[in-house]
Amino acid sequence: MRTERSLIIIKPDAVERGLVGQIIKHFEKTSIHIKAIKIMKLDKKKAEDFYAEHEGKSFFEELVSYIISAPIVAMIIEGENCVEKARKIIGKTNPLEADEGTIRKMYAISRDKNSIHASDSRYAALRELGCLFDQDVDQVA
Ligand code: 3AN
Repeated sequence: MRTERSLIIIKPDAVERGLVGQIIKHFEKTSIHIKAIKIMKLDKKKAEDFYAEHEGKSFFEELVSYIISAPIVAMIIEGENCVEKARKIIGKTNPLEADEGTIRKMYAISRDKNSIHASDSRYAALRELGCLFDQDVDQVA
């Protein structure tokens, strides 16, 4: 077991529908700690950097325009194996395939408007946290 950090994004569809509080509750009832949280609107450049792994794919433009369409809530979470734990809590990318009780099963509209993101590896978490948080400026508990 190791303590690690991951990035969670509550996406535009969930922020717009007023689901932020309910989604945060899913993490608060586990051993995962929220270390920082902020509401922000990504610009195109930031969104393209964030989704760099999907650059060149047919859905890239749509992905970027969706994530910049409205505010998101970004969170740093921390805990033992929290990368894997958070992926379990959010459920599979496509809500139709997500397990009962997962955030995506409960709230996601579609594979694209799927309400939430969680880093899928320790490496991705480090990169993504660096993309959205600045340790010198953001208040990290
Ligand atoms: P996750 O958020 O579960 O890590 P990713 O990073 O593979 O999933 O995908 C992020 C987003 O990219 C998805 N929510 C979806 O909008 C889009 N996406 C991923 N794979 C596909 C695909 N094969 N076809 C269309 N869109 C996709």
